[in-house]
Amino acid sequence: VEAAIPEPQREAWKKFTAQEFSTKEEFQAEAVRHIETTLARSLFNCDELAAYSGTALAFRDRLVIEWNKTQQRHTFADQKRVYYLSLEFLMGRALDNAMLNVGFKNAAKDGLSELGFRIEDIIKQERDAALGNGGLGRLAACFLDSLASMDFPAWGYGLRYKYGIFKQEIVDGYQVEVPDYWLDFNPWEFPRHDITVEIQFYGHVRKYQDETGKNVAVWEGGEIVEAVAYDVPIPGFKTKTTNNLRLWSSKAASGEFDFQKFNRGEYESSVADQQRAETISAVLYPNDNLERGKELRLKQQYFWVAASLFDIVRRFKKTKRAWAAFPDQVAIQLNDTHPTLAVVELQRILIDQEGLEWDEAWQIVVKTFGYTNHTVLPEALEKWPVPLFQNLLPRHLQIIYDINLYFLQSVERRFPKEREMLSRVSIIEESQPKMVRMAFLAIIGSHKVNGVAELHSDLIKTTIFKDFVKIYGPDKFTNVTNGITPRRWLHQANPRLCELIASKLGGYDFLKDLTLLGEIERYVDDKAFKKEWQEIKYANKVRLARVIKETTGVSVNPAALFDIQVKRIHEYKRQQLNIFGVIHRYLAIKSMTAEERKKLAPRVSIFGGKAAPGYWMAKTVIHLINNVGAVVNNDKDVGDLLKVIFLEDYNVSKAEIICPASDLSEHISTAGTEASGTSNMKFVLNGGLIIGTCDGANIEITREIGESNIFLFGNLAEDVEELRHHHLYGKYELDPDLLKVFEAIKSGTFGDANAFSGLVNAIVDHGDYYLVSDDFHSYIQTHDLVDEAYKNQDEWLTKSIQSVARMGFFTSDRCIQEYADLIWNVEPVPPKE
Ligand code: GP0
Repeated sequence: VEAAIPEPQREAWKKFTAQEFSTKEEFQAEAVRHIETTLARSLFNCDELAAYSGTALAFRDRLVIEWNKTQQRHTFADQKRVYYLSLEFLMGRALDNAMLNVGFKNAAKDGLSELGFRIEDIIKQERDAALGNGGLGRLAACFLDSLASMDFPAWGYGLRYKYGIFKQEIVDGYQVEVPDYWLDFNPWEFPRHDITVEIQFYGHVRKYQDETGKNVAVWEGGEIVEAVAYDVPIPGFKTKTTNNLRLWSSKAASGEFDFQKFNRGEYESSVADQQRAETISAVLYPNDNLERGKELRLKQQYFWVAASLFDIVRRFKKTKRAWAAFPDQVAIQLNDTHPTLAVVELQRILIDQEGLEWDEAWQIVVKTFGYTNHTVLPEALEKWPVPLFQNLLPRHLQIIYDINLYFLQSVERRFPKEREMLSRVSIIEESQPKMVRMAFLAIIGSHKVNGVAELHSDLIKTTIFKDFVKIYGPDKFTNVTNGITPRRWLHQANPRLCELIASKLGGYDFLKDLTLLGEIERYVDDKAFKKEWQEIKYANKVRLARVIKETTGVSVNPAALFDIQVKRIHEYKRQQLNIFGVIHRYLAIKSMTAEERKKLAPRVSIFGGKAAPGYWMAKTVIHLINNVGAVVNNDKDVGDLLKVIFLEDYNVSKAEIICPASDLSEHISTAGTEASGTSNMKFVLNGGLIIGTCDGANIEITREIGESNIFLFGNLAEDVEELRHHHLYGKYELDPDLLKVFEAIKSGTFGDANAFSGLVNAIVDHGDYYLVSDDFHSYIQTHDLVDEAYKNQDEWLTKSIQSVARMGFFTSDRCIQEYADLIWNVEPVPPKE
């Protein structure tokens, strides 16, 4: 590796090399210096935002110093690296995480306090980096934390959206979307104006034979957009390793800004061109588990994939190795099908630009990629119209056709008798218009395909990808059950519980080896321990109750059972089942005698989550929840027995307050539809119990914590198909209790009944696809069991402690180890101390 500074001058450089703060006073000096010079503020006008900014800049400096060293170390080590390609990284706030991972939060707290600030208030000044929709984006963020904490040489690649997921406001019970312009002040990113890549779109392909008779394809014309790198340092926990998340931002290519237009006085139209280029990275598509096939989305995908691959290939070429060594140096993981074009782009680079033969190139490609599937929902599987492809990426479409041709030929050779299989597995769907099936392309272009929980990984093998299991054999398909980082979801979100656990385990090592949590099971009968456990849960509920009061104006009793469902609003996740259950409870309370009411355990039903802006049914669910709340919360007969809350703008930083405050959380998707779920893990890790269906990771959570510690209900995945068929073609009756709920809605108890008729009719008239009625009875009964169980606080606490103790499996560190061993074949590069 060549250094920019010549040998004789390096000593001078080293003398002045940046130093990290290592004491409280040095931290204070750095923070104040940043406030006074970087921000040009002073003692007289330093508000909390400025104090946050100064603190963040001080910590940023520290991260950058380690980040530089890490990158150098990884370059010298010259080992295989992992590249995690994800269109979403739902990072949340960075400061608290940086302070804890660096191990300096306590000193920072004292330091800030001496300067007149409370650290909690400072942390709250930061805006969430909300570059994701939900589970998939947050998983990517947890994986980055684990990769750094475990010293893996790994990079994340994504898009630097100017607008993250919209902010949700609730106005008169309805969701209103407000743009999330989050870049006003973002100290955590480094623009790399020197790291740019030119990305081509449109144009045409010219084919000819060169002097040796070789076929050559040249992609010409079209337009060029420039990708600019923005780097975000990712600190590991209790290690100096600081990895990189590289986000690409689009702008008009320097040569493209039309100076002729400009000189002709067409200033406006030349600025318009500029803005068109910037649109590519302007906004995150707000759909979760749904693909809409918009051209701009495909442009985003290619823009990001092409820039990332150029960067990866450039880095590889510096090592001067032969191309065959590429897969020994590079592992690329495709987070869902969004980056699947990377398969085609690498093949294009190798054959069109580097002159490799097709077969040699293709072997390299397949060895390089792994593909993670996150859903079996048909509406979420990406397909792109061939004409759109033809226009935007003509050369890529040709390569896709060739990949498909060779693939189908090999299938035909091996299964000559199964002609129908060819059309089933073809990358091209023979529809009007023809479509490119991205999942099939991802499977064919990868050496491993994984699902995200056991049931889900089995389902993809027996349903959507069945033919491919037959073609490739079962070993190409594997499972890596999702996990979460205990640093953010325990250490940061629940400091008191974490401290209690650490006091028993003799330190915080369990945050890096979560199976050590098992040790706390020895304290399930320890009275003092249990009491403290209970007090911590109560304090966390008080903290949430305060947020509820501030944001909704409703007072809730922290002694009531907090029953929480927070996640994207989606029919398959069945928030409608939950709110119908709440209405059922309300009707029951109304018909009770005063004596009966006294025996009932008070409840607070809390909902949170965004609806995709175009998802009418999901928006109706939000409306209903709010209207039910308006009635129930003001009903004198009910009082504290039931409160219904919709918390607006659910996001990562709200989740950090919500997850530690549940007694019960709901993970009640129709069996077979939720690939994994990850908030289920967050709630249990924080001592909350679960009511859930036999779906996704709920099943493995049950296996780990024990059946007596979870409230399972409802039909099984294996029975869903038949039930649905029966709904459409058989005679069946809806659940009588559910019908009473519908009667109440129809009679206008919760406002204009017409507003909710679609929601009701989906069940009554349109086949109840999500099996709300089939599961209603067992859902209600199970909630009754919850009420009973909650009355015995001692047993409830036992369940809570046992569950936490047995959650070790669900750390994202375990996931990363599995990916590293099974899929990537990479080793950590630990810092030498
Ligand atoms: C799956 F297909 N998921 C998709 C998608 O478009 N968005 C998304 O967030 C989620 C699954 O629904 C999940 O079950 C899973 O745990 C997560 O991906 C990560 O694998 C929600 O928690």
